[in-house]
Amino acid sequence: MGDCRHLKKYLRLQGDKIMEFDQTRFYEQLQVRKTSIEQHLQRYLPVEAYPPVIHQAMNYAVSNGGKRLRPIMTAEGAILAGKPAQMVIPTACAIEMIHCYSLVHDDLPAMDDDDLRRGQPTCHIVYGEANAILTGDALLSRAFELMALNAAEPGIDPRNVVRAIEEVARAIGSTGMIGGQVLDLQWEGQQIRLEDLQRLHLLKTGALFQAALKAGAILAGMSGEPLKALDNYTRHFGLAFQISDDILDVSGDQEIIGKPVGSDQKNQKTTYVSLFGLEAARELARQSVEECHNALCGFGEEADFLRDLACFALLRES
Ligand code: GRG
Repeated sequence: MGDCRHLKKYLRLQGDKIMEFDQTRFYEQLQVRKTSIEQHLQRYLPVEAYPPVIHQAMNYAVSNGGKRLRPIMTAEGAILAGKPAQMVIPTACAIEMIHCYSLVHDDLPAMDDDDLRRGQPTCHIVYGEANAILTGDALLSRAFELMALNAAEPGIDPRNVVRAIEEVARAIGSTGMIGGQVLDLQWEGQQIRLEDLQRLHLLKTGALFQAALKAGAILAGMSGEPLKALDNYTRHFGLAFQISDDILDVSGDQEIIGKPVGSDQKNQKTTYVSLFGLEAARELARQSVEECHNALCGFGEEADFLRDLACFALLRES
């Protein structure tokens, strides 16, 4: 649970009404969605497939307790377009597999060289470096297989499947997530300017959030202005999420965040906290949440969960 003492500050705008963020209700809704995604992920990653080691490692990389925010966003994208979340579940699971692949590779000795992820030994610690590289590759391949399989879901127009795949592929490629990772490696140990920090995170973290939400909406037939509004939402969401990541790295609880506190400072990374200090970083994140809510002003109650998710980006403890 987040810190309830700050709750009053986190209000969400809905039309001209100001609603208080009901944290208890939100956490219940989040848990229901997370459980559903995890059940589907199990179904799409059969641990007993051959050869055993790679399937066990894929399962390990995916089943170790993430928040599942990206696949939840994909499902919400369908709901915003007036369609059932069920319709986009293969793509939602694909997005989580892509996220998990990026974490497995990010933890490798050649990248961030981390021993702990989500509070447990990283994939390469358990399965060895070569298997961890292959695990990431296999998760990425399975993700594209699942996105293609989404065409078989009732009510799906196959042309929208192609559009969604294009959106995701672009977001995670060299001008998206991979590009962000390259900048991160390139600027390691250097103090960088705010514009560079923003660019890095927009690519490394923001692009996948953006594709996650938009892929669900595109599959469910959304286009035009509403889709642009989702672009805006995810851009600000990614920023709020990243700033809170930086804040957690300074003031989080190691047991809850599942990795050592202070790693950004140890790795001499420029963060929103190192540039602005803790309080100003919090204020920046709060402004981003407001921008998330502004982006959703054209939607009604169907966007309430996403409004609350933006508040959660700020209140989260892990
Ligand atoms: C190596 C291909 C490749 C890409 C790496 C996304 C990425 C690029 C690396 C992930 C490492 C990282 C610390 C990214 C910044 C913030 C972030 C995306 C944190 C993890 O996301 P959460 O909090 O994770 O949603 P859970 O564990 O809840 O799924």
